[in-house]
Amino acid sequence: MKQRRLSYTSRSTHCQNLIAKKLLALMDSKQSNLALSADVTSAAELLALANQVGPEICLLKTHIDIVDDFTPAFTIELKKLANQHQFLLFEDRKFADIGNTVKHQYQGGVYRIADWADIINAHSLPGNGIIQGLAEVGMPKNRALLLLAEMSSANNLLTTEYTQKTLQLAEAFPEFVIGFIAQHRLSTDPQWIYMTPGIQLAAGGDTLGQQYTTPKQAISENGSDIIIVGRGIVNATDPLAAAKKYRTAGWEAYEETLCGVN
Ligand code: 5BU
Repeated sequence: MKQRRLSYTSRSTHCQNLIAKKLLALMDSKQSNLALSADVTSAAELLALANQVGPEICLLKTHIDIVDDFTPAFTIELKKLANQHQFLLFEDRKFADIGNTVKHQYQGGVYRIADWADIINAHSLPGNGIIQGLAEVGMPKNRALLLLAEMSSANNLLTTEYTQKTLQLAEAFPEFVIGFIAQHRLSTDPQWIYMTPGIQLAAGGDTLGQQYTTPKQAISENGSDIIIVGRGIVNATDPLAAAKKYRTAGWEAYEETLCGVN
């Protein structure tokens, strides 16, 4: 069944976090609810992809630790492209440790994630300490956090109860947590942003447990807000043409679920 929704822009008035407001406004002004999962292993390739696909996306998701030739200069270049093409940066770091450890992982080390990533994500498994630790680093820099509420992989261990408890954890930190990585909308509260990975134009999977759903299913049927697409774009012979297709599919699915009153 189609889920009716308010426009992204009208949702932004319900958000406390500035990145959440900025992202929702950007999505409507750019007419894109597409996030590119830029899962390539060379810095030059990633920058070229970001430059090519940048005009089509609202968000670029990285796994910074798979870039073979990472240098601090690389993230400066990435930030320049984000400004030029108007997209936000999301490091898919999936923090999962105690608060004190994730603080160091977030602000320091080689990658200095807090210096360049607008958005990060974390498993809720360790409890509220992980959010508090990340917030101590991220809040002064106006950053934002997503919690992993559901995963796309087959046979994952995130039960319905775990997902519900993740929602409750988020509700205690609305200044820093902006939403969820999830396969479905979890609540009627308009402030939460849902991002869904495991998206391709045809449902299916890979050989390692990934399960794909379509943009229409994710946005229109499951009530998600942002489709996250990796190999569907990155491995296409023409990534820009593929990105345009995903963008159109995601946007049309959003438009057909809009309520008359925004
Ligand atoms: P794909 O190439 O579109 O399958 O890539 C999906 C990306 O989303 C990849 O970077 C994963 O690490 C990420 N991902 C996911 O696939 N499923 C999940 O549940 C979560 C993240 Br959380």
